[in-house]
Amino acid sequence: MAWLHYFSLINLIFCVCASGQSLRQTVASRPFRIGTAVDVSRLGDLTYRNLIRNEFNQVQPENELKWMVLRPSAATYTFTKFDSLVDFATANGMSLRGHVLIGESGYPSWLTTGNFSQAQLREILRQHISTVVGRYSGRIYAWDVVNEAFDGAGQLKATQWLSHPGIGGAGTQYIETAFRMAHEADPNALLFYNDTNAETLNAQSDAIYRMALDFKQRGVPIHGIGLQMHLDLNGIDIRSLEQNIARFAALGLQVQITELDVRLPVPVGAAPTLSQLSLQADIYAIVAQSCLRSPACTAVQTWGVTDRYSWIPDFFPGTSAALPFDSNYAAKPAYYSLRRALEPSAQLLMRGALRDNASFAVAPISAGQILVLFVNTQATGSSASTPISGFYPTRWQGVEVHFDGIPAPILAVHRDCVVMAAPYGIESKASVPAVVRVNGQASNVVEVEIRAASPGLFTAAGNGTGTVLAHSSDGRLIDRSNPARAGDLVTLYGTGIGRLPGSSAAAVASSPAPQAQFPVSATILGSSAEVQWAGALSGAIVGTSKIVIRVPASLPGGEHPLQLRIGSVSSQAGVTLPVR
Ligand code: 9MR
Repeated sequence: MAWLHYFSLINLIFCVCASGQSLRQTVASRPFRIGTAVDVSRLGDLTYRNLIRNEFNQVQPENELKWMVLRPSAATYTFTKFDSLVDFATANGMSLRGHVLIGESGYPSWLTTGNFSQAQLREILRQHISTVVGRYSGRIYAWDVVNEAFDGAGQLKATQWLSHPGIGGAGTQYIETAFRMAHEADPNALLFYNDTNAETLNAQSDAIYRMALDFKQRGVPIHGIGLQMHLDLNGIDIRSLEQNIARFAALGLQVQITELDVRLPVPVGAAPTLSQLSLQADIYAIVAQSCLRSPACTAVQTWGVTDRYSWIPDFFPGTSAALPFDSNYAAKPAYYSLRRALEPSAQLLMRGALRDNASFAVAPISAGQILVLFVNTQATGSSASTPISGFYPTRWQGVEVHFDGIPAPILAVHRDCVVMAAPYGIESKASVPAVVRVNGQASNVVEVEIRAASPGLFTAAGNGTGTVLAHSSDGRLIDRSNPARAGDLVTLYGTGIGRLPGSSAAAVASSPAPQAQFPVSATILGSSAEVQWAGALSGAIVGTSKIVIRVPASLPGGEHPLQLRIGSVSSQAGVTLPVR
């Protein structure tokens, strides 16, 4: 628990309630598999062995079913290495995934330099698949039948099975043949196509989708798509990943995350920074959560367990530390966040989940500021809250958000976010813990930095950039067809101007509205614009600000950058005011 507390102090995501359960215990009540690739040659390492046994309910050999290991010669099969994993899995009640029948590489030279005819090569493949799949029929529940057949442009890669000499048939026919052979050898095994860099919507995943659609339409036995998920700290576009999972699910296919790891830009042996570990932890969690959000996604499997045994440093020199356990087998933040993500209906708060609702900036927050928190609220639709006797509620649709234990007034609950005001009472702190509760279930805690004011401006498009949301003195909305006039008063709307004296964060602002306690200044095109008034917007929650400025008389026409400033903090860049 000690290091968890430590993490909380340095503004990183951490796990509040270490459940003490293993990953496999966390998913035990559900038909979900949490797996790992195993370096079978290391199974004699008892710490490694025990970690796998305790933490995972699925194993897959990293290399031991590849032709290179299994087929030293055309006539021989060395099953012994893999069989030791089969025994281990059986003894420990784990599912076995088979990897791989047709891979991108890993072939012995007798095969690659054998000058076989198409017919001979086809027969070699048939025998191989029938022998290997047949032998483990009933024990291996799912196979990666074909791995990494497409390139980034969505073209089939050149391979002996396709074209030199090929096994006969053009395009994806060799893949189809392999699936049919595997199905014949074990009609009950789930057959997967597995690939890398095809996790999100792109040319490669489009090509895989077209193949899967074609296979499904023609009754080719395909049951799932494996998304490898070898990531770095750039993470992954979650929306695109979820759309990709959804389109395969719509074909009636399972999806499995098959090779998850997140490499860090540190050479082997060097210690990653806490912020690298924290970001890595977030990425593990969001991948697992994206999978769990789709009923079609049935497994998350890591490509290894401990940084002691990982392919990463050899293949990506200068990087390492990609796995949930470090090289001394200690659980890393990634382990805890993965476990948290696997919990039933876990509410996960990610770095960057809390934003200013006007600018969408991720920055320190201030008392009263209108914020949006991106989290799965389990709400089925969107629902704006209604103030009761002039005060916004602090629980709406079963959702509550607490900052340092103080409940935040809630303005709206949507399926994937909640809009609220930061409560008063946090302004004296440098940082506070934030937690969301959905129907009583608490999320992890994130530490949020506080400052006195954190101005943000609402924009016309509602996305925090472009033309500011503003009215001219005649009450008309300002836009390019109705630009502000030099010398005129303009009303802007924002948030984050700090606690307003004599008010409550939950209150609907009265008329006359309370005024800002901190001096607000404004600039348009770099010249200062007089701020005539700044405070709450009457009729709205107190944290919604109204700022009346005078457009400098000397200002030329054009769409000019506009910023507010309170103390040393400015509103977001990229906001403009059209001036006539
Ligand atoms: O991790 C595997 C490494 O030990 C092997 O040397 C390499 C070549 O066979 O394959 C690695 O595993 C790959 C997997 O089979 C397919 N997806 C990418 C994996 C990482 O390269």
